[in-house]
Amino acid sequence: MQSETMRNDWKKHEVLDLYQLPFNDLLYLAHRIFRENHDPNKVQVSTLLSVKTGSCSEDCAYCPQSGHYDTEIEKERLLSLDEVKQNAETAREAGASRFCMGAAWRNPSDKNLDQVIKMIEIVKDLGMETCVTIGMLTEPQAQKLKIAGLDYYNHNLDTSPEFYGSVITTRTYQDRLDTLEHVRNSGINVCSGGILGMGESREDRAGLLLQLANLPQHPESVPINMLIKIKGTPLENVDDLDPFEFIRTIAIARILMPKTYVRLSAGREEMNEQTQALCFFAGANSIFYGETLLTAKNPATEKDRALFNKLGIEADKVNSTLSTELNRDIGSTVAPEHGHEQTVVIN
Ligand code: SAM
Ligand code: DTB
Ligand code: SF4
Repeated sequence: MQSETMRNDWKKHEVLDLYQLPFNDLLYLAHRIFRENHDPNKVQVSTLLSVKTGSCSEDCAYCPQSGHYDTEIEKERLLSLDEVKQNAETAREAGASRFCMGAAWRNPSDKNLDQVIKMIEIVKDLGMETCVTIGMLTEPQAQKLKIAGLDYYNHNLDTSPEFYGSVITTRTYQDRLDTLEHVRNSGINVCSGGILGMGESREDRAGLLLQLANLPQHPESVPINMLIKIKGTPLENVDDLDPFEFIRTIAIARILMPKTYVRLSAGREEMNEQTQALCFFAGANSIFYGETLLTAKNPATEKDRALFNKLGIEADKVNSTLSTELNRDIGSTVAPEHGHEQTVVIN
């Protein structure tokens, strides 16, 4: 249930007005809302694994895995359950609390879905939260994933409805909204966001946030990706987005969706530490951790540990008994367990 202070009737002009605020005023407003709803020094940490890589039938213009473009990725069949288990164990040892598995499919076949369900069960048995992103889902498929114990489903709207057609032609905006509805109805937590820096306008960025914030219920998790320009894709040479515009978008996501986990998602490898720090101040409280995203580079784990240390940021933990390299390295102790969610405190 959404609380009374949560709105899902935001107007385009209100969002554009927020973009127009002086930078300090916007960050102050966002940070105040952040503090009222979250611990501002705690960041949720997820690790990604591509369980099926490349040869995707969709034509998403940003994506290294689309079969429509000649990119330099190594294509991979569906990984074995053992490979998944090993990767999840490594992520857990490194301090991730959630393990997210992605597959380059338009949608999963029922046979593939059964295999993904086995992967989910293995990861859950390791005591980690689970997330998958495997394309469009029907409602019965979403229900099967719920029964398997899936915690989050990631399916991004990517951009505004108006700009969408210049990025993807093989499925519609409505297809994406339908999948989100199936996920929501099944009771799985919704993870949905988008990409900035694809050549969209500020109005498009506002349009994306408006779509997310005006869903019947806010997504529990909103990943904001900075485009990673991939050689061979149509967006290879698009102009850079000003990092201040990226930070503003994070701040506005925080204001529109106060309780949501806003993830500073792809593109951190190309971002300096100061930009990331401002994103954390503006309300980002989740990251992808681990040296690869699905196929592209993410910062080295030591670099992220050092950044957390410099900023006094703690990683959220799900299970206190896990070994936590991330927090050990930054001089932390594990606090006693309180129910399911668990925080690792830095001394
Ligand atoms: N195939 C599934 C789908 O599209 O729903 C799941 C995987 S797909 C790679 C997940 C998301 O990654 C995309 O929706 C997009 O937002 C993001 N993404 C893909 N390529 C990216 C890039 N080059 N830069 C930033 N984000 C990217
Ligand atoms: C999301 O919004 N970003 C992640 C995750 N959801 C699946 C993926 C980023 C992919 C970046 C390009 C790559 O690694 O291939
Ligand atoms: Fe396929 Fe997903 Fe990449 Fe689109 S974003 S090409 S659906 S893997």
